[in-house]
Amino acid sequence: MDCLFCKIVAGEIPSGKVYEDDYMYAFRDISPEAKVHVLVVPKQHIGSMDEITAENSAVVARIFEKIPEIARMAGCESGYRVISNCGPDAGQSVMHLHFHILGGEELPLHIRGN
Ligand code: DGP
Repeated sequence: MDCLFCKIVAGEIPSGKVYEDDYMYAFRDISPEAKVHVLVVPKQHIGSMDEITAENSAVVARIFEKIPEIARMAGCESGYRVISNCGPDAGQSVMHLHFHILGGEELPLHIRGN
């Protein structure tokens, strides 16, 4: 499958790894919108929020259990924001489910991660 984030997970494209386990991979966004801008993706290919099902949602739960630790490791000391853009109206540009973690500074109200 020709998926950018699958290639990053596989190590075929270099990235600034923040955290990895059997289920997820977290890395620095290539064009950060805040001092801390990390993407967390499931290792299995899920196209977007629209493709979360009862069969694959356990990995999404694991990601959300881990996000506070990833945010702290990445440098968020006093809060952070989590965003997932889904579909054209939200401006999703990579069709592999991902959660933006933004922080490291006081965030403007309107920031969509990309
Ligand atoms: P979205 O537009 O919500 O689908 O977010 C996609 C994000 O992916 C965007 O903030 C930029 C980031 N991105 C795109 N290509 C690369 C890449 O090759 N490496 C890294 N680290 N991030 C990327």
